Amino acid sequence: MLHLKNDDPAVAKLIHKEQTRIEGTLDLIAAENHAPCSIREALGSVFTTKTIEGYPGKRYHAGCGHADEVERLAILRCRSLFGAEHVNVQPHSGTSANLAVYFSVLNVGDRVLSMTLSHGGHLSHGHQASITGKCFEVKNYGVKKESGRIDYQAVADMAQTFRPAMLIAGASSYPRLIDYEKMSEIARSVSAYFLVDMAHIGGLVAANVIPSPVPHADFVTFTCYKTMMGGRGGVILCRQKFAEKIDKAVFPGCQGTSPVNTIAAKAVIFKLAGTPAYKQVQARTLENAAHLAEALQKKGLRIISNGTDTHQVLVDVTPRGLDGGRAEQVLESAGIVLNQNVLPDDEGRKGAVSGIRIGTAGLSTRGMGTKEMELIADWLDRIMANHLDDGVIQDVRREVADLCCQFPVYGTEE
Ligand code: DSN
Repeated sequence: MLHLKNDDPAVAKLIHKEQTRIEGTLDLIAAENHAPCSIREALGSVFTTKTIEGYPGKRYHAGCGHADEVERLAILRCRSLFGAEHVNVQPHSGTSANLAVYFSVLNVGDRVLSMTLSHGGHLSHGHQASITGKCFEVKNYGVKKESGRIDYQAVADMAQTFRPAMLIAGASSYPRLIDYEKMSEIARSVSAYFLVDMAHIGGLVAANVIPSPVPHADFVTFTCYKTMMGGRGGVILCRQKFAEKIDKAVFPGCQGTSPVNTIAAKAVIFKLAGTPAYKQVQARTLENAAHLAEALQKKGLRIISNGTDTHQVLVDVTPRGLDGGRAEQVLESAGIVLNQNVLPDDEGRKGAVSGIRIGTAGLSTRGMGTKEMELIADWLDRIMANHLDDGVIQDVRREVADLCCQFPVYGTEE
């Protein structure tokens, strides 16, 4: 960072501080991971200055030869990784990818059936706070309160009465596998398009440690920075018959130029995702999440859906006299970084949320295993049980720092 230190010491210092924070804390945010250095090199490359519009071979600016090659490489690798018929690697984010899918085949005012936010769904699935909720008529399905699992019969019944033009499966806080076959049957029964948003679980699917939605869905979207372990940005996979519509919906429909450095980073992660090392990390991510859920349950904490099939564990913190926001705050002061999360029980309630969402991708990429999950479960429990005791918080902070030293993310960089 020699140039940055010279041009802008203030930003250089903040980057250094952020690196120290990452090395010295435990990242349990389910929507994050630690990207390999090669991804960071691709993101910081000269491709960041290239302006592209259009697609490889059909651009609107000169000098796109290498950008064309890198986009073709990303597409080719992604298609083979997921067995998809068509791939678009230009979306800026998961929400941008979802927008493009909607506007590829839907008209404003069409009906969309998706999972409710408080049961695990995502803002971009038609929530009123998102433009998607303003453009479409949206109804939501949810989970059964007792089991925390999707109520497929309710989805089928709602589809019959509501007759949506699109059914969406996929979530940002749902720790269980989704029955894509069943959901696609429901979509077909009402001639609806079927979209799966696998933003959170893309890396687990890529490594083949959980089932893939690709054979069942018309469209699949995901982001590259969660379990996928890459840089930023979104991706759309679709059936060949929608290829042209999707490409037009991304550019010029929803976006202008797409960052080529991000496309280059996508190409890199699609290559790395085929390696045994990547598969091992994804398998460990699953094992760690299951172990952590069990360890927390043994301490008497309520785990939503009674466990997990993915990288996520959803915990009700209210029996410890906390709400999700306070738990997030006090855990961060002990070096444990995660986010407060709405739980199915919070539906319709205003104010504080009842849960925290834990993800094991970052810990697993760092090399941690079940032994470390035991320690982390213990710290989570100790902090929540003693959230007013600064001595306990500082003790745990020291233990967290020791563990972080044993599992460096990037090590010392300048
Ligand atoms: N969708 C948001 C989340 O799950 O936290 C950010 O990726």
